[in-house]
Amino acid sequence: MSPHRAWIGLGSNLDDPQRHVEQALDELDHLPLTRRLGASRCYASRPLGPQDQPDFINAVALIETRLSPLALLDQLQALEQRHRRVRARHWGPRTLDLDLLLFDDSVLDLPRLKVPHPELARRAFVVVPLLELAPSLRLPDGRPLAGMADTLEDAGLAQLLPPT
Ligand code: A4P
Ligand code: MG
Repeated sequence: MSPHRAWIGLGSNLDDPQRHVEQALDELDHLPLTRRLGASRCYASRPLGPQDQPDFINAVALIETRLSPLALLDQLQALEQRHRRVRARHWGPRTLDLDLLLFDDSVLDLPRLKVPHPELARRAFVVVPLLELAPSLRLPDGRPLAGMADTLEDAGLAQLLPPT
């Protein structure tokens, strides 16, 4: 069976969030039965939701995996946990967040997992890096992602250097 293609959204607003995200991009490449096919640049954005917290760094990765959606979610959550543990002494407003944005053309509505990620199309910090990697990307319902970014509040989105 051919591997699945999944899109992962990464976010951090720890005091060195870019390094945090870049490290997680590396770690995605080392998950079992998985390799990373690509990564967007890192983007700085103002926090969505409570404003009394530092700006975020966000990025998106494309991976190829033979894991099931729930097994992949388990791996992503374990990776988040490892980051939390490492940073436990320097607890920040938000550690590493990994969202499973898209998994092939699957539509899942499980208690633990909604795919596509319900907020995907409403967030510039997700849509813009997705389009950077895949300008012709479509959602499972066929809607093209291109054009959605124009209608979104860009939340001060600024493009940073690509991860090395
Ligand atoms: N879950 C369901 N579907 C998914 C999915 N597709 N991917 C469940 C990942 N998880 C999914 O997530 C809560 C539960 O969602 C999980 O147990 C999982 O089973 P969490 O990451 O533990 O909690 P959270 O991140 O605090 O909540 P939530 O609702 O996921 O927040 P978001 O949507 O991740 O938003 N502003 C900027 N600029 N950039 C950001 O990255 N991120 C957030 C958090 C808020 N504001 C932001 C940013
Ligand atoms: Mg999350």
